[in-house]
Amino acid sequence: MPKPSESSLRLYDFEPQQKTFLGEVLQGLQDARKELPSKYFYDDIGSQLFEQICELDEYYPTRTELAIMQERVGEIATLLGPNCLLIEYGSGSSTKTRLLLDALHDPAGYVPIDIAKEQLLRTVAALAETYPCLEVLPVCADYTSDFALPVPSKPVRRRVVYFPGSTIGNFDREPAQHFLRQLARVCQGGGLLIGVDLKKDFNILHRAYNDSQGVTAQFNKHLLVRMNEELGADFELKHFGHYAFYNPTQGRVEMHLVSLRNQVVHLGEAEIAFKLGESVWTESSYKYTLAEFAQLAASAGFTVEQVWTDARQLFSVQYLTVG
Ligand code: AVJ
Repeated sequence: MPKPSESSLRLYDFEPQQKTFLGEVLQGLQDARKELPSKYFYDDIGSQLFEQICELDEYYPTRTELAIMQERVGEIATLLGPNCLLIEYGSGSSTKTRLLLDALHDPAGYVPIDIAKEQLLRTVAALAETYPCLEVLPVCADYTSDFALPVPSKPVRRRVVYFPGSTIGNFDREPAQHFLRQLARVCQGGGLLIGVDLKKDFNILHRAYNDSQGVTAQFNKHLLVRMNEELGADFELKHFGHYAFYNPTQGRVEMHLVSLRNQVVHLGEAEIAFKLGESVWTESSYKYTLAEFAQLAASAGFTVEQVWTDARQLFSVQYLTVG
């Protein structure tokens, strides 16, 4: 059972172990249809690469979500009410969260959860400077795994899970429903503030995942870098290509790494053969219509209370409640 570390900052540490990483990638690469879990993009370097993606002209989601939040944060704070405990899944640099923290009425505390430990600790240190009166209870964890939520010292009127960035889009339908059910249990009697990317012109989607500077390609290949550095694998980056496209029948952007030749890679005890043109599926990013998402939310026990979008209907921020 992990325990809070001893420093002045109490980190609830459930960071995944190296053997979990090795086990999961080995399993994925030995499947007939090779795949790698996208959560492993987000170590410290990968999180920085993602922040760089967010700055790109072509990558609209982050900027659009932030604009929606800026415009609606007053309304959102009123809806969440006083003394809420804000629990953020995948807090990253907590940029959008600062908007919320500025607007919330006397929050009971803030629980940022992230898999990237150093970034989490940096973020928490910075938050402590800006919000000296806010109780921040960081948790380092893979939030799809089992972990315990810390309890703040102030009384909590309502628990609100914050899940921005359309990360829900990374889940296939069934796991998405399952994960939302888990969130419904966490915020029982409260709500879920969630960012959901919307279906749109395919070309906008294509550009967002195939940027002209190649940052997304570098982000994608970062999984190979991590396996080389942390697991002693021998992937040759130049022999894999970034390939991302929108699959309209499935309603998702798929990101792959395509083998550019027949090759064998060593990983742990295993030898993994790749045929020319064979792909490793590294990420899905599902896009929803408002109706589709409302249906998914309902199937997990949520009611859509409020939806905010931008003028072009590119992205949505939604408040879902659970009785
Ligand atoms: C952070 C998971 C929402 O799916 O758009 C960005 C990650 N992948 N470019 C997304 C990502 C490629 C992003 N999410």
